[in-house]
Amino acid sequence: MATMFTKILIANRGEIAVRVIRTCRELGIATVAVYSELDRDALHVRLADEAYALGGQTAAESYLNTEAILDAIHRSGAEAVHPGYGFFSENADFARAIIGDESVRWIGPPPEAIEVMGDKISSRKAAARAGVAGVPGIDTPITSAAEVVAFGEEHGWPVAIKAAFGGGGRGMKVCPGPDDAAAAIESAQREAQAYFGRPEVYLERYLTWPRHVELQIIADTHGNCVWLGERDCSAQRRHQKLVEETPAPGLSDEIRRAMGEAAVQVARACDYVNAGTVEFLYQDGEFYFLEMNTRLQVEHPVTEMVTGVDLVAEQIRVAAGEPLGFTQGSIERRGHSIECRINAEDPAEGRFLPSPGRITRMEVPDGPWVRFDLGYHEGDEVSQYYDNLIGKLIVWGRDREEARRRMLRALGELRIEGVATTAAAHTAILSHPDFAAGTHSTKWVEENLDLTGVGAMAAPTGDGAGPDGGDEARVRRDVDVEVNGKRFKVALWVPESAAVPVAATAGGSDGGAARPRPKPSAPAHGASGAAGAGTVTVPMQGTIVKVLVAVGDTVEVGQAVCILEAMKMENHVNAEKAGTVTEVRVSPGQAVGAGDVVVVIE
Ligand code: MV4
Repeated sequence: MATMFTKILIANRGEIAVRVIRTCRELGIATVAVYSELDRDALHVRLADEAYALGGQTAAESYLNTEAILDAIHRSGAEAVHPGYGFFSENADFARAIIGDESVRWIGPPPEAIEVMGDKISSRKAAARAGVAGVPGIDTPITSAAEVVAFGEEHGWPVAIKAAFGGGGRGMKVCPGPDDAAAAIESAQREAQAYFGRPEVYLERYLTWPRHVELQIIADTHGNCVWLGERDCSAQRRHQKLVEETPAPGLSDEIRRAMGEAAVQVARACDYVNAGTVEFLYQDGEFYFLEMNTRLQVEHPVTEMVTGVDLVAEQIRVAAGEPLGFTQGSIERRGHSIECRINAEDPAEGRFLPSPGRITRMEVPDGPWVRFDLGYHEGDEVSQYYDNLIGKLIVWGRDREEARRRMLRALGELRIEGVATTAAAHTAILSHPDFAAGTHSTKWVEENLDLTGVGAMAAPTGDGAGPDGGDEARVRRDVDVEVNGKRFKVALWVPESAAVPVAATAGGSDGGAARPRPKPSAPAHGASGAAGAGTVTVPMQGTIVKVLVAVGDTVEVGQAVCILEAMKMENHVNAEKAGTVTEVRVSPGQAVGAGDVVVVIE
């Protein structure tokens, strides 16, 4: 029997390094972190038992520096290396360097399996050997437009022209018909050369509304290979997954089992060991092999949530030469799990612009059946040099609808400031009827989801104060509120800078009617031009929850034009002059700062 490791080095950073450290701690295994100059004080470093500097700032200088990592292995005396995902996880040369070093074990697949699955044509052939079909196509590289036309005439249009040595979604061209063949093949070859250094392309029938369904497998060195269930990752944008879930909506048990068995056959065909994922396209009840990912994936937690299996623990067992801790027959899947990737990106207008910076404030969701795998805590810096995944919010529910509502609840609890995040896009996705019905496909986010007006969850604040003013002195303000027709006198203690009179409605959204409010005597926020003028501004930082007027509406003095959530209160923002609304500059969900103009009245 193999002996379990006593110390593991994690050749990664961020949430996945943290994820691996946690399981090691539960197993009583000591952990070694490595870090770049920018990560000296990162969460994975703080949590590990030991940490070694790799030097450098960029990934190439640090987490992709083989020599520096080997040095850290030897200095620490680590007995095994977990690569996480990304970086060296699917690098056969690095795997060989580790395997060739007698003092340390590789917690990953054999380098030969990484290589077979590393290019499209050889992985399609391996799958075909295992009796698992890809999308109908031609496996040998093609070079002429005539071959595209002949294929299209035989199998139907459109035709997908794919880079043979590609991956991750680049290097695919869709050819709609015979007249486009020459241009499409030329551009596919040019892209293949540019991205992958090889011009070879091959053909497949193009599926017009596919779902991305992938199967988690794990194999040990004793000949056991088990599938744990599928994940639907169709909610993605430009090949960046946004939401993942299991089970896949609407997939029958029969197809699930067929896909699971096909995934195991593909893994066996390349003598796979460790955790891996076999990707399929699924359309109209048929599934087609796409590629195999020879690593632990970002979205592995949803599988853990429904099976109760700790995939990292099993990876470690398998790498230590132990048999899997379960059999195919003992795997039970229960309920439904959804994951949202919380990235430091601004989803406004569907642009998803990177938003690196310091997380000045973070309130995390918790409560029943909520898991948040974070790579950063409040005060940490999200660097432009690395992946901007802040964390993965994961929920479990007895069924899909319960999980979906739970995720919306959890997203509602999340507050992040200092960087913009994708959270608002997730709320838009999860609350959309197409997603609720499970009828979305891999094209849905880009083609059907309207993200106009979706604000980043919290705009950069530039200071650490937070919306309630942090350490700022507070002043008492007495306001009258009306809740369900009953009047209350309420005392508010608010930061001095925000102490501008507003009509507030406590808690509930359908509180008292708007009433005229006095003009702000001395607007501390400096938007003095607003007083009595046609521009209505918000008195404090917060989130617009409702817009009550539209362009063309006539409004009276004191009439509420929108509702602002700030300091855990809903505040009416009122017009200061009568007239016609000519501009509405905000929409629900949008974060606003003191002095921002919300509505213009003429
Ligand atoms: C396809 C396809 C439709 N038909 N192949 C894009 C990434 C690459 N690895 C495979 N991809 C696709 N291949 C055929 N024959 C549609 C896609 C596709 C896609 C696949 C998985 C996840 C997201 C996707 C987004 C757009 C297109």
